[in-house]
Amino acid sequence: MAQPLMTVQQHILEEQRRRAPQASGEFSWLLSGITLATKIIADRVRRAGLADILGSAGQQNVQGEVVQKLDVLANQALLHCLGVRGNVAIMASEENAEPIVVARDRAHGKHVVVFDPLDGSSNIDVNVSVGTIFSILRCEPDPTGTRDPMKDVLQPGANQVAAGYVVYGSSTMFVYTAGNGVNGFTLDPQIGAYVISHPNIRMPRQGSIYSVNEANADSFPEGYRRYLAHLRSGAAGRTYSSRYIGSLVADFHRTLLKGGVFLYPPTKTHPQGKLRLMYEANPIAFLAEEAGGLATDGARRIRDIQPTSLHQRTPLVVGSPAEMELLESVVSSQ
Ligand code: P6P
Repeated sequence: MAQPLMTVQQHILEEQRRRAPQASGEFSWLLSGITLATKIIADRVRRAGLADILGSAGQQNVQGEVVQKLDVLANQALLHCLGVRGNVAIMASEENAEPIVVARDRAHGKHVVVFDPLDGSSNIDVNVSVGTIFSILRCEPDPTGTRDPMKDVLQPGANQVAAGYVVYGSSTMFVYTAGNGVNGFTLDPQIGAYVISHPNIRMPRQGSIYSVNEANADSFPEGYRRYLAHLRSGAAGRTYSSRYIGSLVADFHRTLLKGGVFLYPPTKTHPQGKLRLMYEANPIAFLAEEAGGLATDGARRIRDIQPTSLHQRTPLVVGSPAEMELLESVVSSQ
C-alpha cells in the first residue's frame, strides 16, 4: 500500500504533539515560514539561467522589473516570510551585518532564527546545487524591548532547538532536525508541498568519501595533511574517493547520506577557517550529531563553541564516527 502523504508541516506538528501533547503548533507555524520562503527561492533558482533573457541582476527584465541578485532575493524572502510569523523575535542573516529585531513581536516572541539564505550562490552560474541553511534558538520575550538582541543571538550551537537546510539540486529537498532525529522531504512541484522521502536519516558509521578543497592542502596544518594521506593510503581499511562540490549544503548532504568526512581546515587565506559558525557550522553540526555523526573544529565539538560575533568563522570537520575518531587520533597527535 502507498505511504500516506506526510508533508513537513504535518511531520513537525506530530513531532511536537508526541513530545508535548499540549503543543500549540507555534513551532510548526514558524517552520512553515521557512518552507514557504524556500519554495520562492527554489522557483527563482530553477529559472536563474533565464536571467540573461529576463535580465540579469541590477538590470530591468523584459517585463521592465528590476532583476535582483538571487542571494538578495533569497534573503528578502526569508526576512519577509519569517517576519510575519508572529513568533520570531529576532532574525540574523549572512546578508545582514546586524541582527534584525521584529519590533512587533519582540515583546512576546520566543524564537531567534539565524540563516544563510543562499549558501554557495556563486555556483548558480555553473548550475551547481546551492542551499539555504537555518538554525533556530530560543530567547526570553523582551517586553521592555531594551535587551541587546546580540545577547539572544550569540548562543552556543548546543542551544539550538531546530536546524536544517534546503538543497536546490536535481530535486529540492528540505532536511531538518528538532532534536529527535533527522528527516528529509522532497518538494513535489505538482502539489507545491515538501513530502517525506527520507525518514529517520542515519549517517553510516564509516564512509568511503572524503571531501576537501585539495588546492589548499599545502597550507593545512600538518595533522590534517597526515590524516588525508592516511585515508588515501588505505590504512583506514578501505579505499577512499575524493569528492568536492564547493557548495557546503551539497557536500554535507552527500556526507549525511553516504557517510565519510567533509573538511574545511584552517588555510593560509583563512587561518580561522572559512565557514561561518552561527549559520553554517552550527546547524550542520546539529544535523550530523542527530544522525549519528560528529562535528568539530579539529579540536573542539562545534556545538560547544561560545560565539563572540555573528559572522565569526571556524574550521569545520564533520562526518561519520569512524573518520572523525581517526581524525582525532591523527590531528591531536600532531
Ligand atoms: P572554497 C561557498 O562559497 C562556501 O561558503 C561553502 O558553501 C563551501 O563549502 C565553501 O565556501 C567552498 O569554499 O574555498 O573551497 O571555494
